[in-house]
Amino acid sequence: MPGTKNTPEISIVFPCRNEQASLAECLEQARQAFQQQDIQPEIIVVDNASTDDSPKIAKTHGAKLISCSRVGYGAALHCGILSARGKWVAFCDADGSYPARYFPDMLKAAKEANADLLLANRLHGKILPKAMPFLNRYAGTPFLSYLIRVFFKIPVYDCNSGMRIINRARYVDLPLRTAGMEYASEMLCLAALHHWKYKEWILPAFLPDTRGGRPPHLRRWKDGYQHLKTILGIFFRKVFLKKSFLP
Ligand SMILES: Nc1nc2c(ncn2[C@@H]2O[C@H](COP(=O)(O)OP(=O)(O)O)[C@@H](O)[C@H]2O)c(=O)[nH]1
Ligand SMILES: [Mg+2]
Repeated sequence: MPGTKNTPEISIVFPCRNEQASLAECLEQARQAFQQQDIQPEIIVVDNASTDDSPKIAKTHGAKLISCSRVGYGAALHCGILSARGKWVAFCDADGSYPARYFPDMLKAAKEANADLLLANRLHGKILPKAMPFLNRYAGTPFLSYLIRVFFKIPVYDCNSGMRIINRARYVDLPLRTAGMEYASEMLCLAALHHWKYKEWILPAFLPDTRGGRPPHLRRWKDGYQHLKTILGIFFRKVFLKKSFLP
C-alpha cells in the first residue's frame, strides 16, 4: 500500500493562523480523499501565531502540529515542507478556499507529468462569487504572473495560487529567503532557475473562504509590492550580478 507510516507517499502542509472556523474541514477533506485511494498521508499544520483554538483542532484531528520561529505565510510553509517526510508535499491554505479533496487528483497529474511542481490554477477554472477580489483576479495576479513568464521563461498563469504539490527532494535545494506572501512568487522564480519541470493543473472550483470573521492576512498593496520586489530582485541579481541561485 502506498504511504506507510514511516515513508508517506505524500505529506500535506497547512499553514495556519487563526483558522479555527475552517481548519477541521480542510484536514478531514484531505484525509478522507486520500483514504479513498488507500493512501495514508502525513498531515502537518504549521501554526506559529494563532490566538484561537487552531492548535487544539489540529491535534484533535490527528495532524502533526509544528511551530516555526519566523512568523509569516512563507516562513510557515518553509518550516512545514522541510519537516515533511513524504516523497511529495502538497499544501494549501487552511481557510477553506481551496478544496483539499482535489489533492489526490493533483498527485495523479503530478506523477503523470513527472512534474517537480504542480500548481492549481484558479484563474483558468471556476471561481465562485466572492472567492477572489476583482483587482487580484484581473490585475494583480495576471500582471505578476506575466512578469514571471517573461523574466524566468516558465509558464506561470496564477503565481498567487496557494495550492501546489512539489517534489520534496528538489525543494531542499531552492535558496528561498522570504517569509511573507511573496514566498509564492519566489518559489516559482527559483524553480525556473533550477530547471524544475513545472505544470499547471486547472482547479475545478475556487471557493469563498470559510474563515468566519477573522480579517484577511493578505494586505493587497503591501504584499503585491513585496511580490514585485521579489521577482525583480531575483531577476536583477541573476542578470546584473550574475548570481546563479544554484546549489
Ligand atoms: N503559521 C502561519 N500561517 C499563516 C501566517 N499568515 C498566514 N497564514 C496562513 O496562510 C494561509 C494563507 O493566508 P490567507 O489569509 O488565506 O491569505 P490569502 O489567501 O492570500 O488571502 C492561511 O491558511 C493562513 O492561515 C503566519 O504568519 N503563520
Ligand atoms: Mg487564503
